[in-house]
Amino acid sequence: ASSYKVVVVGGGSAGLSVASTLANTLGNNAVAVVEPADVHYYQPLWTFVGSGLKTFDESKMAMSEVMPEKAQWIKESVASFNPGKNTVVLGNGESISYDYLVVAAGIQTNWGKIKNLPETLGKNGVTSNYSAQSVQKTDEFIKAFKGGNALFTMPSTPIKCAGAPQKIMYLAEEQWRKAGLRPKTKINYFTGLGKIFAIDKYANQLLKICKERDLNINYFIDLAEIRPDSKEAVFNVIGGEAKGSTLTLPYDFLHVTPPMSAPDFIKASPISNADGWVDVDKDTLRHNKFSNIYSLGDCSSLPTSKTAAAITAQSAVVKNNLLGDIFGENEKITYDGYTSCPLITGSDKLILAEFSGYTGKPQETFPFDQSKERLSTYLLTKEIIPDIYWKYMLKGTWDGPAKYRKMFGTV
Ligand code: FAD
Ligand code: UQ1
Repeated sequence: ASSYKVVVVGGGSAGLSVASTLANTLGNNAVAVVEPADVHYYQPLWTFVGSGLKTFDESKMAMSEVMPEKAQWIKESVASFNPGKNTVVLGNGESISYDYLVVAAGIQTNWGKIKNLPETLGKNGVTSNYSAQSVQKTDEFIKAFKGGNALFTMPSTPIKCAGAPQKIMYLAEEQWRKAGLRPKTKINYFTGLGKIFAIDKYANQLLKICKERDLNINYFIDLAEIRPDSKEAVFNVIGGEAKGSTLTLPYDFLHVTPPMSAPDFIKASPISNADGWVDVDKDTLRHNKFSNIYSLGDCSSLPTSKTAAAITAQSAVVKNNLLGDIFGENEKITYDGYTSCPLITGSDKLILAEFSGYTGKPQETFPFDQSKERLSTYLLTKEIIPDIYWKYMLKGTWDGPAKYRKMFGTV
């Protein structure tokens, strides 16, 4: 069996940002990245793609282009873990062994948990920005909409980028308003949770915007089924006075955010916690049972909001602490729960939520109130951050905006 100093599972945002630095430091073929996909996506762009503000092509790169040069790309999936033996088993049955393992396989989207969703997605007004295929339909369906009932859903499970289910609503509403369709359009947002956003500072602004723009927010309601023939969506009421009942509503446009979970192959392994996530210490990102395993990003148990922005800070911690294990010299550093959600509210404005998921306190980079809608943060998110992602984050040289917070004195 092949053996590597470090095996990284997943070549997404988290895997590559860690593998780049490790491969540069440890030299040729000391690091292997196990990744089955041909294409790497910058998923944060999908909100822009879904509303026609960016092209789909701008969100993707061939995996071969973004794979760190000095790393060995193993184009397979990981099927199972043997942490006691320091091996992982690949989809093709082969085992590879490691001294250190970094698990960064992302979150699993469970389309099949909504009855009829797999067969209706991308057809007749049913879409989702959460897959590479259907995100290309969202803009088409927004532009084809002639008025009627528009529904947007957010599940009660943890998801990646908790703001994305509502961002697309703001962008769609703006287009329909500009097209003169607003008087004959009803817009409803259904969330399985009890709040529009976890952090009150931003939630309060969002609620104001929803009120001004006549966007109805419905809490504790989970999408359960789509009836494509009658164009109806069926919801389970999971909280409040009507708890236990169902609600059936007609739709002309339906944007679905599917339920998500830890990936099945992790859930079934010895490295997961009771909820299926890779069980790591929230400060050091080291596995709670197996000291030569780290995890970060969407598949980890880190109790913060799952975003690429959070990974900028997490990757710095994993790299520092893992290289410290290998070379035994650098001081261990800890993760503070930093995460960010750029809440796009129109084609020229955005609320840049930045906060710690550990304390619930805002951690804003700039010396102004980021809960206000701004053109500057919109342009930053649309034009500058994607460039930072491709040129620096994936190359392992972007640790997030912490140093700018220090510079601006906004810590
Ligand atoms: P991913 O980037 O999803 O990568 C996981 C990788 O693991 C994939 O390449 C996959 O092929 C691979 N993999 C899966 N299973 C296996 C296996 N068995 N073996 C080996 N490899 C495997 N974040 C922000 O910061 N800001 C935003 O504005 C934002 N908006 C978003 C909008 C949308 C619509 C979506 C979908 C996401 C958004 N995100 C945003 C979230 C962000 O994209 C994710 O949090 C981030 O990509 C997570 O990185 P990751 O490496 O953990 O997972
Ligand atoms: C960020 O660093 C980052 O990674 C490149 C993102 O990923 C999509 C983000 O969304 C955000 C907001 C940041 C934070 C960066 C700045 C400059 C505030």
